[in-house]
Formats: sequence, structure tokens, C-alpha cells
Amino acid sequence: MANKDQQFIKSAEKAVDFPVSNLPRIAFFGRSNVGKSSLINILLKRKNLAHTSSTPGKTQVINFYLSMDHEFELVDYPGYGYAKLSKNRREAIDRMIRSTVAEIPNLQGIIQLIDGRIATQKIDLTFEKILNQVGVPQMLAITKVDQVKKSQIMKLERRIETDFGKVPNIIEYLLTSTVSGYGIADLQQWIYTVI
Ligand SMILES: Nc1nc2c(ncn2[C@@H]2O[C@H](COP(=O)(O)OP(=O)(O)OP(=O)(O)O)[C@@H](O)[C@H]2O)c(=O)[nH]1
Ligand SMILES: [Mg+2]
Repeated sequence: MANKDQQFIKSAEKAVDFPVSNLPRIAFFGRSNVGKSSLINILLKRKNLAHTSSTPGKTQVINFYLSMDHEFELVDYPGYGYAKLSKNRREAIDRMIRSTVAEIPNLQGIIQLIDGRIATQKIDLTFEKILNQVGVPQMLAITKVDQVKKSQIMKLERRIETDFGKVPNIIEYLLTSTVSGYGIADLQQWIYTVI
């Protein structure tokens, strides 16, 4: 078992600073506040190793983490498209994502998080296409489904299929919640199939 200090590997802002590793990596993308760091913590079985916050824009650099079993690494990216950041800062984060995603050594999978409580945002579709070009298996994690009424779940699934079905590759998605734990085992399973 790794302790907390061993599980945090490194922060980086540029691809040249990415840590070298033999382990497969899974990277996480999504709008600010969608729940990336929360999901990473639950997959790492840590409470707040990846810092979470109700204030969007918490994660400002790219953070690399080691899984509990030392089998893979998780890469936590800053959120894209956060309206309250200055235009310069927002564009810098978008550029950081675009210019580094294809440079992550040993990248085996991409998890893009989509807020299940609101309509699909244009920026999510834009980034879905950008991330798709990297050419590694891609999973959509629909987040915060604990806040979606049971009666609305099927509607949500149809909407995701319609919105993301237009992109070139057939899209895989999972409904998730870090509050109820819904979908987490399936996501973990997906990671083990792609690494
Ligand atoms: N209800 C609910 N809230 C969640 C869930 N996951 C995360 N949150 C909350 O959403 C907020 C943002 O979570 P973070 O994990 O910090 O989001 P992030 O995507 O890392 O945000 P940035 O670092 O700003 O890009 C926090 O207040 C979390 O507690 C979930 O499954 N359900
Ligand atoms: Mg974060």
C-alpha cells in the first residue's frame, strides 16, 4: 500500500516537465467544477489528495498521481472553459490542454467528465473532438447523478447518446457519483481494461 506522499507524483504545466514512468496513465478532463479531482480521489481511495473545492478553478496545474496498487497513474487537468477566470487565464488553460494531451507518456485512456445535471455545453463537444484525436480509448463520465431525479435518468442517457453520438467514434459513457459511489466500480473496471 502506498501512503499519501507516495501517491502524489508531480505537478507540471508543460509537457517537458511531465514525469517519466513505465506505468500506464489515464487523464481526466472536463469543465471546471465538474468533479474531476473528486473522482480522482475516490479512484485513489483518498479523501482529499487531489484538492477539491466548490469554487471552480481549484486545479491550476497538471497533477500526476499513483494508484493505490501501483498499477497505473491518474493525471488531473485544470478545468476548461471556466467563465470567471480572466480571458487570458482561461485561454492559457485551454492551450495547456490542447498542447500537452498528446504528449502524455504512456497515455492509455481519457476520461472526460460531463455534468449530468445540466444540458451538454458546446465546450464539452469541442473538447470531446480534440480529445478524440489523441487516439486512445475515451470514456465519458457523467457526474453528480446523485442530483439527478430517478425519473430523469433515462432522459439523461438518451440526451448524452444524442449529443455525443454525432462525433466520429462511438462514445462510451458511464453515469457516476462520488457522493453515492454510483458507477465508480464500473469506471475502475474500465481503467483496468484499457491499461
Ligand atoms: N453532488 C455531487 N457533488 C459532487 C460530486 N463530485 C464532486 N462534487 C462537488 O463538486 C465540486 C467540485 O468538485 P471538484 O472535484 O473540485 O471539481 P474539479 O472538476 O476538480 O474542479 P476544478 O479543479 O476547478 O477544475 C465540489 O464541491 C465537490 O464536492 C458528485 O458526484 N455529486
Ligand atoms: Mg480539480
